[in-house]
Amino acid sequence: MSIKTPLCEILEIEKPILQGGMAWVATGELAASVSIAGGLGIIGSGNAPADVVAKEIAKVKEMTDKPFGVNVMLLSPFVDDLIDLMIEEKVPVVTTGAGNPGKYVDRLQKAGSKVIPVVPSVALARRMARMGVDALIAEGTEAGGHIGELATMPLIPQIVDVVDIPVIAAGGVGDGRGFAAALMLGAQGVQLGTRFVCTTECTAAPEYKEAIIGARDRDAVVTGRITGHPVRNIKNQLTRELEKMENEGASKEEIEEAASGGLRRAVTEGDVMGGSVMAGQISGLVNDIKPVAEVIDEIFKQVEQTLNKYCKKF
Ligand code: TUI
Repeated sequence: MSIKTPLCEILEIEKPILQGGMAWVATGELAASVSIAGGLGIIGSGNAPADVVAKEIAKVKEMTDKPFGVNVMLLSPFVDDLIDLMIEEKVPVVTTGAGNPGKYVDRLQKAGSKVIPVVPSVALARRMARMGVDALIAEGTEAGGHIGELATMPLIPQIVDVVDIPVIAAGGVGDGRGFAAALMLGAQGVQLGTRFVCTTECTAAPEYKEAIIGARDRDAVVTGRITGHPVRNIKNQLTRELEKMENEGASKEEIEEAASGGLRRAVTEGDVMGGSVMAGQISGLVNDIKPVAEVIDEIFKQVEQTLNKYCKKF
Protein backbone atom coordinates (compact mmCIF):
# COMPACT_ATOMS: atom_id res chain seq x y z
CA MET A 1 0.00 0.00 0.00
CA SER A 2 1.29 3.42 -0.78
CA ILE A 3 -0.09 6.26 1.28
CA LYS A 4 -0.97 9.12 -1.04
CA THR A 5 -2.59 12.30 0.14
CA PRO A 6 -3.36 15.53 -1.75
CA LEU A 7 -0.16 16.93 -0.18
CA CYS A 8 1.83 14.59 -2.46
CA GLU A 9 0.36 16.26 -5.53
CA ILE A 10 0.96 19.76 -4.23
CA LEU A 11 4.61 19.04 -3.44
CA GLU A 12 5.11 16.59 -6.33
CA ILE A 13 6.47 13.89 -4.00
CA GLU A 14 5.73 10.17 -3.84
CA LYS A 15 5.50 9.81 -0.07
CA PRO A 16 4.03 12.37 2.36
CA ILE A 17 7.07 12.42 4.63
CA LEU A 18 9.18 15.52 5.20
CA GLN A 19 12.57 15.71 6.87
CA GLY A 20 12.83 18.60 9.32
CA GLY A 21 15.10 21.46 8.26
CA MET A 22 17.40 21.20 11.27
CA ALA A 23 20.12 23.85 11.60
CA TRP A 24 23.66 22.43 11.04
CA VAL A 25 22.24 18.87 10.79
CA ALA A 26 20.08 19.05 7.68
CA THR A 27 22.75 19.48 5.02
CA GLY A 28 22.40 18.99 1.26
CA GLU A 29 23.47 15.34 1.60
CA LEU A 30 20.70 14.47 4.04
CA ALA A 31 18.05 16.46 2.19
CA ALA A 32 18.95 14.91 -1.18
CA SER A 33 18.83 11.40 0.31
CA VAL A 34 15.31 11.95 1.63
CA SER A 35 14.10 13.41 -1.67
CA ILE A 36 15.69 10.55 -3.64
CA ALA A 37 13.83 8.10 -1.36
CA GLY A 38 10.53 9.74 -2.37
CA GLY A 39 9.95 12.13 0.54
CA LEU A 40 10.82 15.81 0.82
CA GLY A 41 14.33 16.57 2.04
CA ILE A 42 14.78 20.00 3.59
CA ILE A 43 18.02 21.93 4.06
CA GLY A 44 18.24 23.69 7.44
CA SER A 45 19.57 27.22 7.11
CA GLY A 46 19.60 28.08 10.83
CA ASN A 47 21.79 31.15 11.31
CA ALA A 48 23.95 30.45 8.24
CA PRO A 49 24.63 33.23 5.71
CA ALA A 50 23.15 32.90 2.21
CA ASP A 51 26.39 31.81 0.51
CA VAL A 52 26.69 28.80 2.84
CA VAL A 53 23.07 27.80 2.17
CA ALA A 54 23.63 28.28 -1.60
CA LYS A 55 26.33 25.57 -1.47
CA GLU A 56 23.93 23.13 0.17
CA ILE A 57 21.30 23.87 -2.48
CA ALA A 58 23.93 23.21 -5.18
CA LYS A 59 24.71 19.83 -3.54
CA VAL A 60 21.06 18.79 -3.65
CA LYS A 61 20.66 19.90 -7.27
CA GLU A 62 23.76 17.90 -8.19
CA MET A 63 22.46 14.76 -6.48
CA THR A 64 18.82 14.81 -7.65
CA ASP A 65 16.22 16.49 -9.85
CA LYS A 66 13.49 15.72 -7.32
CA PRO A 67 11.78 18.46 -5.31
CA PHE A 68 13.43 19.58 -2.09
CA GLY A 69 12.96 22.32 0.47
CA VAL A 70 14.88 24.86 2.51
CA ASN A 71 13.89 25.91 6.01
CA VAL A 72 14.33 29.61 6.71
CA MET A 73 14.74 30.22 10.43
CA LEU A 74 13.11 33.61 10.93
CA LEU A 75 15.32 34.65 13.89
CA SER A 76 18.35 34.50 11.58
CA PRO A 77 20.14 37.80 10.94
CA PHE A 78 20.28 36.78 7.25
CA VAL A 79 16.56 36.27 6.60
CA ASP A 80 16.28 38.88 3.84
CA ASP A 81 19.30 37.48 1.96
CA LEU A 82 17.93 33.97 2.38
CA ILE A 83 14.57 34.91 0.90
CA ASP A 84 16.37 36.47 -2.10
CA LEU A 85 18.36 33.23 -2.45
CA MET A 86 15.17 31.10 -2.36
CA ILE A 87 13.80 33.20 -5.21
CA GLU A 88 17.02 33.15 -7.29
CA GLU A 89 17.38 29.39 -6.89
CA LYS A 90 13.67 28.71 -7.41
CA VAL A 91 13.65 26.47 -4.33
CA PRO A 92 10.57 24.25 -4.76
CA VAL A 93 9.45 24.35 -1.11
CA VAL A 94 10.28 26.93 1.55
CA THR A 95 9.41 26.06 5.14
CA THR A 96 9.80 28.64 7.88
CA GLY A 97 10.30 28.37 11.62
CA ALA A 98 10.53 30.46 14.78
CA GLY A 99 8.30 33.31 13.60
CA ASN A 100 5.67 34.71 11.28
CA PRO A 101 6.76 34.61 7.60
CA GLY A 102 3.81 36.79 6.48
CA LYS A 103 5.74 39.49 4.67
CA TYR A 104 7.65 36.99 2.49
CA VAL A 105 4.80 34.70 1.39
CA ASP A 106 3.71 36.62 -1.69
CA ARG A 107 7.18 37.08 -3.20
CA LEU A 108 8.09 33.44 -2.65
CA GLN A 109 4.89 32.15 -4.21
CA LYS A 110 5.20 34.51 -7.19
CA ALA A 111 8.67 33.03 -7.80
CA GLY A 112 7.13 29.54 -7.85
CA SER A 113 7.99 28.29 -4.36
CA LYS A 114 5.45 26.52 -2.20
CA VAL A 115 5.42 28.11 1.26
CA ILE A 116 4.87 25.98 4.35
CA PRO A 117 5.25 27.72 7.71
CA VAL A 118 5.77 25.81 10.94
CA VAL A 119 3.03 26.85 13.35
CA PRO A 120 2.75 26.06 17.06
CA SER A 121 -0.78 27.40 17.58
CA VAL A 122 -4.26 27.65 16.08
CA ALA A 123 -4.07 31.45 15.93
CA LEU A 124 -0.96 31.48 13.74
CA ALA A 125 -2.34 28.61 11.63
CA ARG A 126 -5.48 30.63 10.87
CA ARG A 127 -3.47 33.75 10.05
CA MET A 128 -1.16 31.85 7.70
CA ALA A 129 -4.02 30.03 5.98
CA ARG A 130 -5.71 33.38 5.36
CA MET A 131 -2.51 34.63 3.71
CA GLY A 132 -2.77 31.78 1.24
CA VAL A 133 0.18 29.57 2.22
CA ASP A 134 0.28 26.15 0.53
CA ALA A 135 0.24 23.94 3.64
CA LEU A 136 1.13 24.09 7.32
CA ILE A 137 3.51 22.13 9.51
CA ALA A 138 1.86 21.92 12.92
CA GLU A 139 4.67 21.23 15.35
CA GLY A 140 4.02 20.02 18.88
CA THR A 141 6.18 20.62 21.92
CA GLU A 142 7.51 17.05 21.69
CA ALA A 143 9.81 18.24 18.90
CA GLY A 144 13.51 18.97 19.24
CA GLY A 145 15.04 22.43 19.01
CA HIS A 146 12.96 25.57 19.43
CA ILE A 147 9.44 24.60 20.50
CA GLY A 148 5.95 25.90 21.20
CA GLU A 149 3.66 25.04 24.13
CA LEU A 150 1.04 22.66 22.75
CA ALA A 151 1.50 18.94 22.29
CA THR A 152 1.01 17.36 18.86
CA MET A 153 -2.07 15.32 19.85
CA PRO A 154 -4.26 18.34 20.70
CA LEU A 155 -2.59 20.71 18.20
CA ILE A 156 -3.21 18.78 14.98
CA PRO A 157 -7.00 18.28 15.12
CA GLN A 158 -7.59 21.84 16.36
CA ILE A 159 -5.70 23.21 13.36
CA VAL A 160 -7.20 20.71 10.90
CA ASP A 161 -10.66 21.92 11.94
CA VAL A 162 -10.06 25.57 11.05
CA VAL A 163 -8.00 25.51 7.85
CA ASP A 164 -8.68 24.12 4.39
CA ILE A 165 -5.08 23.46 3.39
CA PRO A 166 -3.02 20.32 4.14
CA VAL A 167 -1.61 20.00 7.64
CA ILE A 168 1.65 18.14 8.25
CA ALA A 169 2.20 16.79 11.77
CA ALA A 170 5.57 17.28 13.47
CA GLY A 171 6.86 16.69 16.97
CA GLY A 172 6.91 13.24 18.54
CA VAL A 173 6.62 11.25 15.33
CA GLY A 174 9.40 8.72 14.80
CA ASP A 175 7.88 5.60 13.26
CA GLY A 176 4.90 4.22 11.36
CA ARG A 177 2.68 4.14 14.42
CA GLY A 178 3.15 7.86 14.96
CA PHE A 179 2.55 8.43 11.26
CA ALA A 180 -0.71 6.43 11.37
CA ALA A 181 -1.80 8.37 14.46
CA ALA A 182 -1.10 11.68 12.69
CA LEU A 183 -3.28 10.55 9.76
CA MET A 184 -6.06 9.68 12.22
CA LEU A 185 -5.85 13.23 13.59
CA GLY A 186 -6.40 14.62 10.11
CA ALA A 187 -2.83 15.31 9.04
CA GLN A 188 -1.92 14.66 5.40
CA GLY A 189 1.73 13.97 6.12
CA VAL A 190 4.42 14.04 8.76
CA GLN A 191 7.72 15.77 9.34
CA LEU A 192 10.45 13.88 11.19
CA GLY A 193 13.64 15.40 12.55
CA THR A 194 15.22 13.26 15.26
CA ARG A 195 14.69 9.98 13.35
CA PHE A 196 16.60 11.36 10.34
CA VAL A 197 19.55 12.49 12.48
CA CYS A 198 20.28 8.81 13.10
CA THR A 199 20.86 7.89 9.47
CA THR A 200 24.06 7.02 7.63
CA GLU A 201 23.64 9.99 5.26
CA CYS A 202 23.34 12.54 8.09
CA THR A 203 26.65 14.41 8.37
CA ALA A 204 26.33 15.26 12.09
CA ALA A 205 29.16 14.04 14.36
CA PRO A 206 28.84 10.35 15.37
CA GLU A 207 28.72 11.49 19.02
CA TYR A 208 25.52 13.47 18.29
CA LYS A 209 23.81 10.42 16.81
CA GLU A 210 25.00 8.25 19.71
CA ALA A 211 23.64 10.77 22.23
CA ILE A 212 20.19 10.33 20.68
CA ILE A 213 20.51 6.56 20.57
CA GLY A 214 21.58 6.51 24.24
CA ALA A 215 18.73 8.81 25.34
CA ARG A 216 15.78 7.46 27.28
CA ASP A 217 12.20 8.70 27.44
CA ARG A 218 12.76 11.63 29.81
CA ASP A 219 16.17 12.76 28.57
CA ALA A 220 15.04 15.36 26.00
CA VAL A 221 14.60 18.36 28.30
CA VAL A 222 13.65 21.99 27.77
CA THR A 223 16.09 24.80 28.49
CA GLY A 224 15.95 28.56 28.01
CA ARG A 225 12.29 29.11 28.88
CA ILE A 226 13.04 32.56 30.29
CA THR A 227 14.65 33.68 27.02
CA GLY A 228 11.28 33.34 25.28
CA HIS A 229 12.85 30.79 22.92
CA PRO A 230 12.68 27.46 24.75
CA VAL A 231 14.76 24.67 23.25
CA ARG A 232 14.44 20.90 23.67
CA ASN A 233 17.79 19.15 23.90
CA ILE A 234 19.30 16.01 25.40
CA LYS A 235 20.16 16.36 29.09
CA ASN A 236 23.90 16.94 29.59
CA GLN A 237 26.39 19.22 31.32
CA LEU A 238 25.14 22.25 29.36
CA THR A 239 21.44 21.69 30.13
CA ARG A 240 22.29 21.24 33.83
CA GLU A 241 24.30 24.50 33.81
CA LEU A 242 21.49 26.38 32.07
CA GLU A 243 18.95 24.98 34.54
CA LYS A 244 21.15 26.05 37.48
CA MET A 245 21.57 29.55 36.01
CA GLU A 246 17.82 29.85 35.54
CA ASN A 247 17.14 28.70 39.13
CA GLU A 248 19.67 31.20 40.44
CA GLY A 249 17.98 34.07 38.62
CA ALA A 250 20.40 34.63 35.73
CA SER A 251 19.23 37.15 33.14
CA LYS A 252 17.85 36.31 29.69
CA GLU A 253 21.07 37.68 28.16
CA GLU A 254 23.31 35.55 30.40
CA ILE A 255 21.37 32.40 29.50
CA GLU A 256 21.45 33.22 25.79
CA GLU A 257 25.21 33.81 26.01
CA ALA A 258 25.78 30.47 27.79
CA ALA A 259 23.72 28.59 25.18
CA SER A 260 25.15 30.41 22.18
CA GLY A 261 27.03 28.26 19.67
CA GLY A 262 26.02 25.12 21.53
CA LEU A 263 24.30 23.45 18.59
CA ARG A 264 27.29 23.99 16.31
CA ARG A 265 29.66 22.53 18.93
CA ALA A 266 27.52 19.42 19.32
CA VAL A 267 26.84 18.82 15.62
CA THR A 268 30.20 19.66 14.08
CA GLU A 269 32.67 18.94 16.93
CA GLY A 270 30.76 16.14 18.63
CA ASP A 271 30.83 18.07 21.93
CA VAL A 272 27.78 16.35 23.35
CA MET A 273 28.50 17.34 26.96
CA GLY A 274 29.12 21.07 26.60
CA GLY A 275 27.07 21.56 23.44
CA SER A 276 23.34 21.51 22.69
CA VAL A 277 22.13 18.15 21.35
CA MET A 278 18.77 19.31 20.04
CA ALA A 279 16.41 16.34 19.71
CA GLY A 280 12.79 15.48 20.38
CA GLN A 281 10.95 13.39 22.96
CA ILE A 282 10.96 10.53 20.47
CA SER A 283 14.73 10.10 21.06
CA GLY A 284 14.00 7.17 23.39
CA LEU A 285 12.48 5.31 20.45
CA VAL A 286 15.43 5.84 18.10
CA ASN A 287 17.86 2.99 18.66
CA ASP A 288 19.88 2.59 15.48
CA ILE A 289 21.59 4.29 12.58
CA LYS A 290 20.53 3.16 9.13
CA PRO A 291 20.22 4.49 5.59
CA VAL A 292 17.46 7.04 4.90
CA ALA A 293 15.76 4.74 2.38
CA GLU A 294 15.49 1.99 5.01
CA VAL A 295 14.04 4.37 7.58
CA ILE A 296 11.39 5.49 5.10
CA ASP A 297 10.59 1.95 3.85
CA GLU A 298 10.19 0.66 7.40
CA ILE A 299 7.95 3.57 8.36
CA PHE A 300 5.62 2.94 5.41
CA LYS A 301 5.49 -0.81 6.11
CA GLN A 302 4.60 -0.04 9.72
CA VAL A 303 1.92 2.51 8.73
CA GLU A 304 0.30 -0.19 6.63
CA GLN A 305 0.51 -2.81 9.42
CA THR A 306 -0.85 -0.36 11.95
CA LEU A 307 -3.77 0.75 9.80
CA ASN A 308 -4.61 -2.90 9.01
CA LYS A 309 -4.38 -3.93 12.64
CA TYR A 310 -6.61 -1.21 14.04
CA CYS A 311 -8.79 0.02 11.21
CA LYS A 312 -9.86 -3.04 9.18
CA LYS A 313 -12.75 -3.93 11.43
CA PHE A 314 -14.41 -0.54 11.22
O1 TUI B 1 12.21 26.53 14.45
C1 TUI B 1 12.07 25.42 14.91
N1 TUI B 1 13.06 24.76 15.53
C2 TUI B 1 14.30 25.28 15.77
S1 TUI B 1 14.85 26.79 15.28
C3 TUI B 1 16.31 26.52 16.01
S2 TUI B 1 17.56 27.71 16.04
C4 TUI B 1 17.21 28.46 17.54
N2 TUI B 1 18.01 28.21 18.55
C5 TUI B 1 17.79 28.78 19.74
C6 TUI B 1 16.71 29.63 19.94
C7 TUI B 1 15.86 29.86 18.90
C8 TUI B 1 16.11 29.27 17.68
C9 TUI B 1 16.34 25.29 16.58
N3 TUI B 1 15.20 24.62 16.42
N4 TUI B 1 10.90 24.76 14.80
C10 TUI B 1 9.77 25.40 14.23
C11 TUI B 1 9.07 26.22 15.24
N5 TUI B 1 8.56 27.35 14.96
N6 TUI B 1 8.88 25.90 16.52
C12 TUI B 1 8.16 26.92 17.07
C13 TUI B 1 7.97 27.84 16.07
C14 TUI B 1 7.28 29.09 16.08
C15 TUI B 1 7.22 29.87 17.23
C16 TUI B 1 6.54 31.09 17.19
C17 TUI B 1 6.70 29.54 14.91
C18 TUI B 1 6.04 30.73 14.88
C19 TUI B 1 5.97 31.50 16.00
O2 TUI B 1 5.29 32.65 15.86
C20 TUI B 1 5.34 33.66 16.81
C21 TUI B 1 4.77 34.86 16.12
O3 TUI B 1 5.61 35.66 15.68
O4 TUI B 1 3.56 34.92 15.96
